[in-house]
Amino acid sequence: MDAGLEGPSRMPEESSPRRTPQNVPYQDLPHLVNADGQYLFCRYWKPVGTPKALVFVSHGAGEHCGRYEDLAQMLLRLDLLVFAHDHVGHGQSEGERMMVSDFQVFVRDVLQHVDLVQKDHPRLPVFLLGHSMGGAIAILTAAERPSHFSGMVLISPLVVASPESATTFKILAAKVLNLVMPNMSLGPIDSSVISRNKTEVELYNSDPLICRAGLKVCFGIQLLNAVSRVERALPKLTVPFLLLQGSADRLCDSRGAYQLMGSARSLDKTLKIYEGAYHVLHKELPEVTDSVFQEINTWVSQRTAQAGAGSPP
Ligand code: XP7
Repeated sequence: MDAGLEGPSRMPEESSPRRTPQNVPYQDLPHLVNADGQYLFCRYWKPVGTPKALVFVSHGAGEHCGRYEDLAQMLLRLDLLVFAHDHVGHGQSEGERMMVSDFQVFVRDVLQHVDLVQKDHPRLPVFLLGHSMGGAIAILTAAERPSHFSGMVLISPLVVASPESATTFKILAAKVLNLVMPNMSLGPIDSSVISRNKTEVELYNSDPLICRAGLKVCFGIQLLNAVSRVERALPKLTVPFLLLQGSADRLCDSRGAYQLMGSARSLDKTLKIYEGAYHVLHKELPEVTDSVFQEINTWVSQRTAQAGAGSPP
């Protein structure tokens, strides 16, 4: 993946290789270089034989793709090739923490990675799996390439700005603030609203790759930008999707899920609401998370069945 040219003389990169924010040289890690020249940390879960399909995993704001290990392992057992990267400004990728010049950078980088992996696996169906902000990225990625993706799994995607974090007044205030103090913090995410599972909240609080600093005004603006782009993209969306949502989610309101179900043109769309569940459904109470894994497993299996083995009921 490293396209660096071998020069005849010593290149400065040799003595000072690019390093992750955690100071690990990228040459020791799977990575790609995006269109802005930023290094992104990548993960690959490859089945032994020929994969049945490809799945790109798109993580949420402040987190990183290492948190999808269990979901990736489950999909790997279905003979799918799972791949992911840490979005710019996240985890082991470059970029100022939780900053992006434009939300489209996230979408563009996903398309670059998808194109890269598809070069080695032409003709295989490609799926997207996205959570929260990563869900908004997945929706915009699918909307940019109508009929390219075979399906999309969305876990509490960002579709509408939560009424708590974005009242009309707060949105207006953010737009004004963005002009005068774009780096001001809007305050950190209250980790207790992530999940009802105390162990998962503790893991979130102690993960060194998670950025728990307050969300900056300029990043909030990009999230609002994403929300309005998603809203416009929905009526054109045709990709089959499975949508999982907690009814007590205070970070991404369940109204977003209903809006997605109502506005998307997709004929194959499924919504499952988890009564009382919080935001991170794949790291919720065991009864929720077990069901989330089962639903994803069944949904993806039915849509990656070998052609000729009979169509699903
Ligand atoms: C806004 C603003 C908006 C994990 C994630 C983290 C939740 C949400 C979190 C804030 C200000 C406009 C750990 C917060 C954006 C989406 C979590 C804030 C993912 N999952 N969120 O495992 O991605 O939204 F001005 Cl829209």
